[in-house]
Amino acid sequence: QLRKNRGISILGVPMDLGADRRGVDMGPSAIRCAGLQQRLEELGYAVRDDGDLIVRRAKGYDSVPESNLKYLYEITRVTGELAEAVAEMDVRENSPLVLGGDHSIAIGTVSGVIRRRSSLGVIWYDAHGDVNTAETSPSGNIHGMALAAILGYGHPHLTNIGGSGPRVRPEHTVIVGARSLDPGEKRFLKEKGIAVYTMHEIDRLGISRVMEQAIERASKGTDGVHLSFDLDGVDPDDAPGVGTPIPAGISLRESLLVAELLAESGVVTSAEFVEVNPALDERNKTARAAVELIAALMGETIL
Ligand code: EXY
Ligand code: MN
Ligand code: MN
Ligand code: MN
Repeated sequence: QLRKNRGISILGVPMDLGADRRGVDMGPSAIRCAGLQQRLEELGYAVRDDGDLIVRRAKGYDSVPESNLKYLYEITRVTGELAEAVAEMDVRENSPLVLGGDHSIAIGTVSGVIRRRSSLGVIWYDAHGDVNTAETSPSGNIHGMALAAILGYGHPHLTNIGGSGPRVRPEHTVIVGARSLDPGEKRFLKEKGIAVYTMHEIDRLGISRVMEQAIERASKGTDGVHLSFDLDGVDPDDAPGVGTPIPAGISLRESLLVAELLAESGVVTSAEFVEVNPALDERNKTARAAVELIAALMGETIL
């Protein structure tokens, strides 16, 4: 559980290569500026900030022969380091809180977290599915392939980051907030039987019932749940500072309830908040939303 008897370790990954668009590399800094550490300390946590990993962004670090995947080499290197760093946090009994960076970093976070667990559930909060592979990707951008890699599908460089074999099973994987899926992703999700709560289900059932089901699915038969929170899952009116905004999303208000319900459930053992792009933001609004969401996830209540 995130709350009891554990400190929190923060680690930033200023990666933008997976999005092939500058700006998300400033995400960790923006979230820290919005007052993350103080907020968590006010909740009574012992917080340790491990700083940022180093990401090399110069040309020449990008090429792996015979691959159309952009920046595969450097992404593989950084996420491999991230996996080691996250595994190390777990050894120290600190709950990992990773700040992105683009969503490709999730491959590293999950690969680190799984080391000390027999089975992990994942809640993937996102407007997208991130289940493309080289064959189905319309862009070659690795952030759109992160969940596929975690499930064991995609380029061997990606599926072998910090371990090998599927990190998570399809029946323990839940996507919440999807509203932009490529044709190949729709096929993949149906074929693998992954639970996807699109905006349609969220509107029909309400976010509260959706989360009850999502928590049940991700936690049953696992010994921990990882929350991979892409800020573009939130409606762009509330979180404009993201690289790939998709309208008609989950409001910040509903998203805060998601975080509160996860806190109540006590099942979340690690989390990451990704895709904050300060260059596209309005007065750090999206980073401030991220801090509100993290505080709620860590048990902050209004009263
Ligand atoms: N599905 C598109 C692609 O694969 O290129 C867009 C992916 C955006 C992924 C992001 C941030 O969650
Ligand atoms: Mn994503
Ligand atoms: Mn997304
Ligand atoms: Mn609330």
